[in-house]
Amino acid sequence: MLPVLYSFRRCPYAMRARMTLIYSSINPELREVLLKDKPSSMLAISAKGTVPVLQLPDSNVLDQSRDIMHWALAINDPQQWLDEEIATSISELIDYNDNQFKTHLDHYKYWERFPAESKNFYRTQGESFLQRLEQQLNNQRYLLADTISMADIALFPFIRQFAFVDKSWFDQAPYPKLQAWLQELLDSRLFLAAMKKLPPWHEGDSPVSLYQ
Ligand SMILES: N[C@@H](CCC(=O)N[C@@H](CS)C(=O)NCC(=O)O)C(=O)O
Repeated sequence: MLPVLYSFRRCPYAMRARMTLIYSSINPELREVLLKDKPSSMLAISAKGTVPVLQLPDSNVLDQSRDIMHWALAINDPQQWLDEEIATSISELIDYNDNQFKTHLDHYKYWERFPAESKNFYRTQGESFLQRLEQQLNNQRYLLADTISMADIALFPFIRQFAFVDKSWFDQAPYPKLQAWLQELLDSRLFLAAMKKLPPWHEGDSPVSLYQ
């Protein structure tokens, strides 16, 4: 039996898991989920109801995107995305992204739902993280080293969402290194492969794999 990945293409957590699985040459069955109509087979193995969820052949379940990334990289990490020397920095950067920055991103993206402050106010809050990343990219080619690490892939789908809230604003903002970093990942074969679009999965559908 293949691993099974419950995913939602527009979810940044699912996107980081998909990219890492492809990079690690792990090709699970892909089940595209509608968040408003989650399959009962997914809820049966992970009651919290978030994607991504990876069900392993031994019936273990990983329902945190970072755990899926770590699991895949432990199996196959050909370009050393998880270099032990920077493991702590990777973890800290992803923590900040998943907690503080994700909140700022949601406020900015869905600002109409948070009328206490303006869209620009929420964008400025998120920009402190963009500034930090821009500084890091002044020191090295990728966020934590001159080669890609797990942090680049973990953060990329969130920076992408932030940029595309108002892409013309992002393109003229004073973050040239971050703009180039984002564009390189947007153009990467890995991202294009992970963007595979499927209709929502239903019980009994023929299996479709994540890639090929
Ligand atoms: N900490 C989780 C967060 C996953 C998450 O929040 N996913 C969102 C979609 S992007 C979700 O499934 N939300 C449930 C819902 O909206 O019903 C992870 O890293 O996998």
